[in-house]
Amino acid sequence: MKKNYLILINFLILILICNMLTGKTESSKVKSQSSSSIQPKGKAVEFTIPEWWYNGVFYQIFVRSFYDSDGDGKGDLQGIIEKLDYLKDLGITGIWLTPIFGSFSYHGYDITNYYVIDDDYGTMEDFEKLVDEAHKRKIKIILDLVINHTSKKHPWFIDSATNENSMYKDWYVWSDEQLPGWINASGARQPAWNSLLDVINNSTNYYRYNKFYYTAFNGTIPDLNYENPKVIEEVKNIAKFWLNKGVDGFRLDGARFIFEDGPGDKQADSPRTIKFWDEFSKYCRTIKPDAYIIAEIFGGLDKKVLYYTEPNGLSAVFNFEFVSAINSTLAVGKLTQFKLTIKNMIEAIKRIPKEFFSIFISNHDVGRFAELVRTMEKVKIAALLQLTLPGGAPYIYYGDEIGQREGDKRIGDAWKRNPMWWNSSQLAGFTKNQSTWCGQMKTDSQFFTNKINVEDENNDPNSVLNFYKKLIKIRKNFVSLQKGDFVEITIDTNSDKNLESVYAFIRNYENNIAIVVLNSGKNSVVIDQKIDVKIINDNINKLKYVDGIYSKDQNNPIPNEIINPIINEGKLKLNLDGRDYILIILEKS
Ligand SMILES: [Ca+2]
Ligand SMILES: [Ca+2]
Repeated sequence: MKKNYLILINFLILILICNMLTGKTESSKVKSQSSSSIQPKGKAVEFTIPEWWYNGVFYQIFVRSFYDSDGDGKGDLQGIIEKLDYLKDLGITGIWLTPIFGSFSYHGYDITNYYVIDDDYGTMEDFEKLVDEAHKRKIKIILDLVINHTSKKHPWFIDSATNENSMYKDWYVWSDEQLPGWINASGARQPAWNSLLDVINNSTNYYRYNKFYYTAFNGTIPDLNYENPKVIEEVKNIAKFWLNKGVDGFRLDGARFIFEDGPGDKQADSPRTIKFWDEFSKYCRTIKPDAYIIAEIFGGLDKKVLYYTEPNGLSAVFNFEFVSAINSTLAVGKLTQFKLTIKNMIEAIKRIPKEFFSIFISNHDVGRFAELVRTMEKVKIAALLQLTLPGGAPYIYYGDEIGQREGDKRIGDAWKRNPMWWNSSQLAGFTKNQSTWCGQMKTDSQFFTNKINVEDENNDPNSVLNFYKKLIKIRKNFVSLQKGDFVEITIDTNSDKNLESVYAFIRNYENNIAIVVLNSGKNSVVIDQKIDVKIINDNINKLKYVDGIYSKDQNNPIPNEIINPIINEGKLKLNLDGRDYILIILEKS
């Protein structure tokens, strides 16, 4: 183990030297000292964080629902290839594909074969073509790696349960009894120790009949046994296999639950789990030096921070707190809780590189924000915050960019994963079949009357889609939005209580400054106050307007009557109607 570690260090130093020799300038160096509070001394390795980890914009595709290329009613890899130009035009630089491996379920999070493409999605050739075509368009591909557990139908598990001489005998977590104190670690109403009785076709004639297996989630997905070095070896083989196919990294499912160190709290976030992901990330980078690894970690900001080990450990974790904050507060116009969450987030990321938290609005588990708020103005405000608050590459859930609604609630949890609305036809241009994989589609009445779909929104200059396009472009063009410092602008609410719905902040990096001001409430407000922020005060008469976006007119430059008071007097002077927002990019001369 120690020897491997030394080899790894040497390898990373070699990469660093190679980067220096080739004169790579498009990276920012983040030294490990920034994490001194949680990093053991003497272990620091300088690692150059690739620019695409923070200046990119990712897009999550639920593969079965994106686009059906062959008319069988199910989205597939060829369908994604056909829509790559759409994603390129949107400004996307990376794609997260939900699981594409062998599986019996529609969602693929219970894997039966890690080395094949699910028949519904196409062939290995299709996958190789997808990676190739995406890379031609400078779009990265990351895969959803579900390795805390497998399907209970995986041949490893069946052999482990039934064959006393199996090489997989110790690949799962077995017990003779249901151990006391163990809970379902994922929070579901399911036991941690599952009876094997009914696993294999109601047969009783097998080894381990009447035994119990551990699962962090539910009985259909038994946890792999990470005490067994052979399991770790196999997981590395899986990662290597796909990295060698050209993928750029992984999204880690259920990442908190790898090792279980005892009942209760110790079932998640074990120090051994955190160390495991650190080593796993480094292992991936021995195959692909800039491999990007993002983990699904929920359960609080302090927990997330623990998963930052070194710059070359995990690349990022998803910021679930942002989702809770916009769902519970922005949706109803009360900003108090939202501001507090952001304040806590800013405090948390002072201890780690900013790009460690990736902001998303919706995903396949939390549902769609547009369904909750049902107004495009709020969808745009959420997008504005997602793309301007500090964090690594943000993640757009497919359809969020058009304000897509959820599907029919009668189809199980598939309502959060409904087919993409491409055009105004009955099945929304998703398939040429008479039906989709989840039956007929519930297309909200607004889908027709307000033309919520890609084709119509492309033609409407004020659509959510065109707003996203412009915003993504601005984020990619200006470094303050990628890695700038964050300062909240305190709004004086004495003159008008409605001003409590206003949220404003500045981000700046070297000569570039971004100002965001929004009114989350429904009443109009008049803002007329000094911006009491050093970077503005110090640079009055030295700033010039370079770009921006304004809710009253998203297609033209910001009016001079708003810009002039800022650059000449350091004053914020503007009227915002309900749900109005503004983003201003300035440059110091
Ligand atoms: Ca298909
Ligand atoms: Ca586990």
